[in-house]
Amino acid sequence: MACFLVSVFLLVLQVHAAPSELLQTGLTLDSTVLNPGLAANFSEDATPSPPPGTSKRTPHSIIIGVRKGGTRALLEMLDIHPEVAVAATEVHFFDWDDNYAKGLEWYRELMPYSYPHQITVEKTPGYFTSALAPERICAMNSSIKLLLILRDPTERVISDYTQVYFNRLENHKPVQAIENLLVRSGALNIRYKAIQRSLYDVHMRNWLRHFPLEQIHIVDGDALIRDPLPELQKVERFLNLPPRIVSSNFYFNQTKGFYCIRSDGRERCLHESKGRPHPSVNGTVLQQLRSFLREHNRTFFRLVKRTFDWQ
Ligand SMILES: *[C@@H]1O[C@H](CO)[C@@H](O)[C@H](O)[C@H]1NC(C)=O
Ligand SMILES: *[C@@H]1O[C@H](CO)[C@@H](O)[C@H](O)[C@H]1NC(C)=O
Ligand SMILES: *[C@@H]1O[C@H](CO)[C@@H](O)[C@H](O)[C@H]1NC(C)=O
Ligand SMILES: *[C@@H]1O[C@H](CO)[C@@H](O)[C@H](O)[C@H]1NC(C)=O
Ligand SMILES: CC(=O)N[C@H]1CO[C@H](CO)[C@@H](O)[C@@H]1O
Repeated sequence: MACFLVSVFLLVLQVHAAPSELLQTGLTLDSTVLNPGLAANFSEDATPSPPPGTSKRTPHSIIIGVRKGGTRALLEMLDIHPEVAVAATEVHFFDWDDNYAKGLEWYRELMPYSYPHQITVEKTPGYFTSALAPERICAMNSSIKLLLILRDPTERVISDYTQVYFNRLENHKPVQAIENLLVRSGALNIRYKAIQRSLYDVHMRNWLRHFPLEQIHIVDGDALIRDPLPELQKVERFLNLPPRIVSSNFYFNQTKGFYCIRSDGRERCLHESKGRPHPSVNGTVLQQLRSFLREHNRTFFRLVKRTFDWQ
């Protein structure tokens, strides 16, 4: 009911929401587009012998973003918990505008098999900046618990650029210096998607139209990388999970400069691409970016009633 009323309200708002179109485009680019082949493979792998007593359910919790905020690290670290089943694939069930019911069905299909005592967690970093996601997710389960992991918005812009830069290099596409994207005719190019995605206040407002603040837990991504355990303990409490993640689940890898995971006798570090060196950015341009984001981060702190230690 609440979802529906808000949706109507949102429709009206969207007529005026200039950045939403821009963000939608960003979302499509970020999407892991699910194709029938993949779905077929998934069922093939899955059907032979699902563990007895397990089932597939829509997620109890979703890591909604932000892209380059540390969503992968968070998901992998939550996977340590015996009462958490994580989805390996990110899904955009709302990509099927013409067949929403079908989308939901596929969404459930892609969730992991879980035991009744487990909760299922999925991550799709594109949700946070999507204009449609809050409404759709609310319609699916209005009491779902949302996890949002954020980093310093300026650092996030550079990290976003870096990822696209390396992707383009790998695909033999032309690349540009970050300054050329950040600046257009002498001024900060605020239409640049990487900047748009760092406007946390704009996106958060959209989520708060559909979900109360208490239902969205924000993980400090910078803190998670520095010292994972305290942030994960907060997540355990938010998800009403018994505390099972302990300090021996982490060890610091000097070469990589960040923590790796040790659980069930296995050790795993995040994928190589996750620790790519950032380019050095022209100081004047960096200052312009910082002062632009400062206003937005102030608004964001008011919205979420807490502050973050962003420079
Ligand atoms: C499905 O699996 C087959 C064989 O395991 C593989 O060759 C094919 O690339 C897979 N398709 C997709 C879309 O992953
Ligand atoms: C909705 O999410 C809540 C919180 O995780 C969960 O307890 C509930 O079972 C979910 N409902 C459905 C229908 O999946
Ligand atoms: C630490 O990271 C390096 C560099 O990626 C890797 O080669 C090595 O296996 C890692 N060591 C451990 C103990 O995880
Ligand atoms: C940084 O960019 C500004 C223009 O935005 C330019 O005037 C300045 O020379 C650049 N500095 C360096 C070190 O390249
Ligand atoms: C990255 C950034 O702009 N951080 C700023 C956020 O806002 C506070 C004040 O509310 C500033 O102190 C930070 O520099």
